[in-house]
Amino acid sequence: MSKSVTLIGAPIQTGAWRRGCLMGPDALRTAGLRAALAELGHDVVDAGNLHPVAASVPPTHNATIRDLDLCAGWVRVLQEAAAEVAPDTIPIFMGGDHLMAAGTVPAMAKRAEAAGKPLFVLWLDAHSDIHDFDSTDSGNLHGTPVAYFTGLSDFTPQFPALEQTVDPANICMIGLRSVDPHEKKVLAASNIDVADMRMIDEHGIAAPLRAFLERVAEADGHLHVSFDVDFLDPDIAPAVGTTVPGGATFREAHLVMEWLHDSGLVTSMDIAELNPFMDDRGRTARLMVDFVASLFGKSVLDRPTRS
Ligand code: EXY
Ligand code: MN
Ligand code: MN
Ligand code: MN
Repeated sequence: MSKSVTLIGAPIQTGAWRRGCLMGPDALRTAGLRAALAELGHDVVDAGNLHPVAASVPPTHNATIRDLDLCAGWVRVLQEAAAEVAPDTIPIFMGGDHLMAAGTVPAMAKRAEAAGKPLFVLWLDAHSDIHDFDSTDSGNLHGTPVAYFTGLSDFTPQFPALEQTVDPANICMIGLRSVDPHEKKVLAASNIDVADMRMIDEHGIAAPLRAFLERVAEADGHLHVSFDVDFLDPDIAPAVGTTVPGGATFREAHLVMEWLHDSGLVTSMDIAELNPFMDDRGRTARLMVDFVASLFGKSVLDRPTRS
């Protein structure tokens, strides 16, 4: 079934230590994301790139945090732009580092609320990204968006107060294999659904995904997929700034995308942390295009849509 898709470039890189995510959106364009989805019969519009406006905000107590004004500006620009997305299209936000989700997810939560539905988030990542301004030791704010959009920590006044947060029970994290002590405590105390790589090794990736998708379908929810490229094993996806060995294989990632397609539940997506400057001559960007095409129906065989 043909869908309306809107590509939105979010070349944010100040949330990460390594520079280069600035080039993520154009690497996905060069790898042919738009054509790949159009070839599947979808109506794809490329809305171009967003541009940050630094927001002058008070400093935090944590001196390790860098470029706070630009990060705060990006969060605002992304929340405003994502709030403008028409209700009948599927936005694919092309990052840019994962701080982008501090802009996209709150806007998608408000969009779901306006439709009278809950927002669910599938967090595909080696990391839980659930630090806050006080707990981050690296000062890299791409490690914080989940603590912000769940309301588990207070990020104001540096980041906007949120009218709509995401219920931690509506989040499923798949692929975790690098979680800091503070984050382990927060996850243990929360009801976020966590399928780390050990669980995937022992039970497979389909089991936690199936259970989560059944909950989304049951609640008739919107589903935002936040795909951090470092979810994947660095052997297949080296162009990312925070690689962690032992990630999802090519087939595990495709299975996730094919199940998401069959579910028909996905209403928005982030592609985060692609860093073409990590010099793999476009290999990772082309791989991401292939995964997104799977999500939009490039499966090997047609299957009945799974409820
Ligand atoms: N937890 C580490 C930190 O806070 O610096 C690593 C975070 C990596 C975040 C990337 C986007 O997933
Ligand atoms: Mn991440
Ligand atoms: Mn990550
Ligand atoms: Mn600490």
